Parts: sequence; structure tokens; C-alpha cells
Amino acid sequence: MDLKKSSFLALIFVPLMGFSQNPIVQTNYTADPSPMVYNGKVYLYTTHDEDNSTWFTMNDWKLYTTEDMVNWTDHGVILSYKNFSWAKMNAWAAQCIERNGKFYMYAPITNKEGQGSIGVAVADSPYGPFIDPLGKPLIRNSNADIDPTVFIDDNGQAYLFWGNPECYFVRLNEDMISFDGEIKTIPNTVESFGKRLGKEDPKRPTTYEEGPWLYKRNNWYYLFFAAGPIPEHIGYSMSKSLTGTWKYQGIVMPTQGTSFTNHPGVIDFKGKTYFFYHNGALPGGGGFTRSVSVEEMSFQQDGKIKELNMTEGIKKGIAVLNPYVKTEAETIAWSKEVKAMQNEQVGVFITAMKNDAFTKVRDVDFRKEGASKFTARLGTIHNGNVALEIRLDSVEGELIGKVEVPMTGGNDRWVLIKTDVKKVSGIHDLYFVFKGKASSQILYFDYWMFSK
Ligand code: FUB
Repeated sequence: MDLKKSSFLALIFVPLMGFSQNPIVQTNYTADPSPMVYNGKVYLYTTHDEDNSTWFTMNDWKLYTTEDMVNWTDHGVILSYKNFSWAKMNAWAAQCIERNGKFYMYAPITNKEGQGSIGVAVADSPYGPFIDPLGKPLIRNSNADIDPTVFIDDNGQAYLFWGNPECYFVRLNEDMISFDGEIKTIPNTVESFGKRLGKEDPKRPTTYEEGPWLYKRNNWYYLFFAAGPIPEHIGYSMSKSLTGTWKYQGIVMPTQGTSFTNHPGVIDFKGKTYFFYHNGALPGGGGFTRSVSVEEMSFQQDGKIKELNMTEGIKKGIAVLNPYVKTEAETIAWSKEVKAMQNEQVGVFITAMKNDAFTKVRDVDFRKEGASKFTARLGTIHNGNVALEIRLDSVEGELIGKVEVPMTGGNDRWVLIKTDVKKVSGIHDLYFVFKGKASSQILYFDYWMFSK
């Protein structure tokens, strides 16, 4: 990306107001979405912009999952650039893919010599732990070795595509940690990627910028990419073969919002196609404090894509949530003034940062028989006047229960509290509203469940 132009971004802003599902994570800044469907779940790997970043300050990758496309569970950091012995810094846009029960994460990192490189880390589970089996980069081709995307074709042949300002590709071997043959480049022609508008730049004759993503539908291959000039939009090309010839098709999502980069990720899940991207829509958000969002994508009869805008997000979930099993407090449809954190004692948990901070969980199915007890693991550093309210259907909706949280002394010390609640049945949106007089870190919340 051409960073000189980033200040232009201050000038544009698309407000996302009213009903909100986007950005899908509000408890941290996330970027560069890499969704993967596995065993009836969406695994969304993201990069992580550190709070208050004024540059790409990115140290690790995070994982979020959903089964209903509206409630997302935060699994915290699953890999850091520090897990690669040869890395100096930078955990940029990565992608994870499953093959024969193993999970391969392709990750662009700056090596100790300061060069762009792509590593691969392997795990037995989508949650990690991911281990670098090579002890060195998989790709060290040019300083443009960023934004890897991986694809396994129907015949089992895997490919890695990547790069800025050229789009490189190579065939991966079946072991997924080595490659076969030479690295090739997609011709950076107007036919492949469309003519770039704006000031002429011989290094960037087309709209291709970075962030490639591969997808296949009805025997058409799609190559989505972040397109220039800066600020980026998302464009796409189509081909009957992965190795080309690629033909530019136009814009998927125009430049919108306050991030000067964007980054595509596309999946099919339970009969629908979803398009993930990022913007700067969270409070404090911008080009270096980005947030991942998602839209439903649809196609014309000829396979072309209907242009998308950044919206408030997915209006209708595709499954209900069962409140009778332990549910993580970091399973959230929407939240305000809440941060996700993690430690050795409980893994990921949330912290309410202010009085009236809240989390919303959508489409909770209490069924006909209903619930009248509630259990939660909580903690606080404050003595008295700290509570969790349980409300239905809106942040000011019916109060069905209230848990007074006793002082535990820290987020490494917790208490499990079981309490009676007003009987609730049927499907509701559930709101946890956090009350306390302190100016920060009101309470810690790890998990909850209802019972009869
Ligand atoms: O997140 C760092 C860089 O910004 C990514 O590698 C690009 O795709 C852009 O999103």
C-alpha cells in the first residue's frame, strides 16, 4: 500500500448507525479477515491492530468462530510472529486451511534481516497450537512477499498466491509446507486486473494492489484483491483455470469508510456466500485500527458479482443459541465499552470498562420449558456496588435477574455464582449490562449458562 496517501482517508467516513452487527468484533481491533469453514463452523482468523496504533503495529493473529453468523466467540491469540524463530516483527495478513485433519497457517512476517517473507505454521486443531515445522520461511522471493492466500483445487492440487504490487503464485506440494516448480507471476496487465485510475505509476499499471483471495463457484475461479489507487477498494477477476488467463471483472466493494486498506475473504457456509472485509468503523478506528465486517454476497446468472456496500451487517442469524450449555462471555453479537482479554487462569474473558457497558447475545432459545436459574463466573477488583444485570431484547429491556459481584481481587481470581432469575422461555436477544461506579475495569466475566 502507498502510505503517503493515507491522510486522504481522514476525509472520508461512512457512518454505520442504528442496528449493528458490523464490525463483527468490537472488543479489539481486527483486520485482514481469513475465514475458513470446517465441520459446520466458521473459523475467522484475523490480524490484530494494537490499540492506539499509528502504524501497522501487529504482533499476533486472533481467531473468532460462529455457527450462526451473528454471535462470534473470541478464542484469543492463536499465533504470534514470535512463534517463528527467524522472525523480527510483523504479523500481517495470513490464511489458514485444513488438509487431511491438519491446519496450515500461511503467515507473512518480516525476517531478522528485515525482509518480507512467508512462513507456515501447522496445527492438529483449528485452535492451535500452531508450530513452525521449517524453522525458516517457506517463501523468500521478494520484498513484496505479503498477503498469502491458499487454495486446494478439486483435484487436490494446492496453490499459494500472494504479493504486492505483483501477484505471485506457486504450486504447493501435498505436504503443504514445500512447493513444486518455480514461482510465477500473473501478468500485471489491464486484461488481468483492469486499468488503474488516477496518477500514472509504472510500478502499478493496473488496479491490483495486494490481498489476493481465491474462490471457486460453478467451475469459475475468482481472484478477489485489494485494488488501487489508495484508498483501496475490492476488485475481482475470473478465470476458467487457476493459472490464468485471468480477466478483470470490476468492483466488488467500492472505497468506503476510514481505512485506506481493505482486504477480502470469501466463503460458502450453509447455502450462502459471505464476503469479509475490514474498515475503520469502531470508535477510535482508522487506517491502523481496523475492524472486520461481513456481508452476504450474491451472484448474477453469468457468475458476476453484485456490487456490495459496507452495511450494518447480517440482519438474520442462521441458527439459535443454546443457553443450557456453558457459553463463553466472549460469545457476542454486539457490545459496548467491553474489552476481550486473556490469561493463564481462564483463557479469554471480557472486561466491562465502564458503567452501563453491555454485551448482546442474539437469538437465545430458552425453548418452551424455559429457565429460572443462571450461573456465571465473575470477578472484580472493586468492593461493593458491582453488578451484572440480565435483560431481554434490548439494553433497557425486561430485567430478569441481577448478580451482585463480590470483590475477588483480580482477573486471576474468580467466583462462580448461581442465582434465581425470573422465568424466561422462547427465543430472545440476551443483554448483559454491567454496573459499577469505578472509572475502568468494572468487572470481569468468563462464562455463563442457564438452567431450569
Ligand atoms: O494488515 C497489514 C496490511 O494491510 C495487509 O498485509 C494488507 O493486505 C493491508 O490490509
